[in-house]
Amino acid sequence: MEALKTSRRPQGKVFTSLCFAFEDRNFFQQKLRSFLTVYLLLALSFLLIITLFAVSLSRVSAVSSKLNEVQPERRHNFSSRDSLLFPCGPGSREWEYFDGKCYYFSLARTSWHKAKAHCEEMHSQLAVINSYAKQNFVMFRTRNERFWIGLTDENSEGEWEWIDGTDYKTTFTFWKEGEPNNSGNNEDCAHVWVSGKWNDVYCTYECYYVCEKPLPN
Ligand SMILES: *[C@@H]1O[C@H](CO)[C@@H](O)[C@H](O)[C@H]1NC(C)=O
Ligand SMILES: *[C@@H]1O[C@H](CO)[C@@H](O)[C@H](O)[C@H]1NC(C)=O
Ligand SMILES: [Ca+2]
Ligand SMILES: [Ca+2]
Repeated sequence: MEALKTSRRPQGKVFTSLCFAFEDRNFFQQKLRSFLTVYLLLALSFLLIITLFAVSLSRVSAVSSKLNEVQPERRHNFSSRDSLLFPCGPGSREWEYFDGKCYYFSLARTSWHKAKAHCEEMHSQLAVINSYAKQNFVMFRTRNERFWIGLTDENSEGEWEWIDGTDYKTTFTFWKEGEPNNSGNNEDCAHVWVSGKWNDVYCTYECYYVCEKPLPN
């Protein structure tokens, strides 16, 4: 078997390895030196990576410590920032702010008396439209849809009264042409209608409603 392998080996190679044994050692040393160089380079790059990592780590920790300095202030001031975003209270985002008051535009229809009661349950009242600015705000939001307001002549026919006691005779009105007409002798509650104009209608009519309340505090 052994003889067979030897005979198979090319003669030239055997001769070369015998003759250049000395140079082989030299070659080995050279190889070792190149290995050392590679190891040195590897070590250097490793050191470089470690250094870069340490630098970036220190930067991250510096930034995070700065964030930690900022965070308590932010947490402390959250409630005041929140009240700027939601002046009507963070828990009542369905209330809209206008000119110092908060308004609720209902999503369901009901009679005037039920609407009045629902506003009261929410610590508010049916809206009292006592200025053109307020009228403008309300009619922009109601978009020709019918919404109850806090105006009635239930107590005495033709004597309109605002539910908060605002004097009807000396304040702003915005009736639709020909209204209030007390149609069928039975129209005692007011709502905003087309173009935000007011109309009297029977109080059991079911429509949306606007509640208003002062700013919470
Ligand atoms: C909010 O932060 C400021 C400093 O940025 C501070 O003067 C003020 O007192 C804080 N407000 C509240 C309500 O703590
Ligand atoms: C009176 O008002 C009602 C709405 O409340 C309306 O349907 C009716 O047409 C009005 N009648 C007259 C005569 O203007
Ligand atoms: Ca009436
Ligand atoms: Ca009418």
